[in-house]
Amino acid sequence: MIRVFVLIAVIFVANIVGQTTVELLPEKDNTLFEDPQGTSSNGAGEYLFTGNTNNGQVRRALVQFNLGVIPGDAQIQSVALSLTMNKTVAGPTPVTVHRVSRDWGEGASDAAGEEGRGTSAAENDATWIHAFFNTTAWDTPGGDYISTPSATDTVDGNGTYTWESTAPLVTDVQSWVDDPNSNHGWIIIGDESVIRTAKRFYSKESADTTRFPRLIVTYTPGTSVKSRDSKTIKEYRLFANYPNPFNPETTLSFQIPERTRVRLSVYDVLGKTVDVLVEKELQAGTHSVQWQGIDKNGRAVPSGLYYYRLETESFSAVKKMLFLK
Ligand SMILES: [Ca+2]
Repeated sequence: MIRVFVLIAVIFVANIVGQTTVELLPEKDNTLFEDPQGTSSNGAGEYLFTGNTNNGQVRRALVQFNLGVIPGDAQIQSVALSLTMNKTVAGPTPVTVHRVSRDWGEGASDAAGEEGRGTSAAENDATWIHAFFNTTAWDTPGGDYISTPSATDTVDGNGTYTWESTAPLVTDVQSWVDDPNSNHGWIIIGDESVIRTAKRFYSKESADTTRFPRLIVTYTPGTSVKSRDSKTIKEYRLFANYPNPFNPETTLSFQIPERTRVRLSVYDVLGKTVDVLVEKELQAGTHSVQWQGIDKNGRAVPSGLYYYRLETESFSAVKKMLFLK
């Protein structure tokens, strides 16, 4: 049976000031069933599979999340992926998560019973050799993905498993938020070196949303730049912040005479970067941002002296500001 769910994103504000945590359900998921003809898939099935079956056939799960609720300029702080496993004959086995490097499909194929063999692939299903059945092949049978895992967890008996945040998982999600067209999700790979390591997980077609694959992302919103474009400005300038001293926020402004890439950063008296407020290409004109005395991890900084530095290809300037609580 094909079930259609409305994808929901549960948004709540975490305790740490400036940070937001969202919980996302998959946009699509599927299983690659090892088969040189690429005839099998399970796009609309209730289950996803990884590992090596009792007959020595490999299964790999694909899952992708729509990150559209996360602002395009957000800084990703942490990422956790959870899957609920419901059938295996294997004990503890490593299961790795890898970034997929090309788009793939989820068709209407829906295997019966225990689903372990999949069923005939339908139009646009991913298969062992197809990214999209029956029109587009993977470069490599078994899927195109980054060979270095983004995360590894050990999956044992039935239950929910979480691949906790790692630097590569954060990098994956950050790159997808920066460029949504590059978001092809992850492929989940079990222990393929020995037989009888298969693990079966619930897919997003499971009857119960609480068992769906889910992605928990914590981010800090990027700083919005207010701009007044002008072609009459002749020189670069970094202005004094206002107010100064300040509590709880101050405005940092600068002008640039040409379109250029700009970096505006705040750092402390030890020279440690507190936050990068602007890192983008801007038009000629006057630009300003607010700084609320919050560091790049969303934590309030202590009172004291801070510096802000403007850098472009041809200009650099530094000024002081005093945060007094
Ligand atoms: Ca699916």
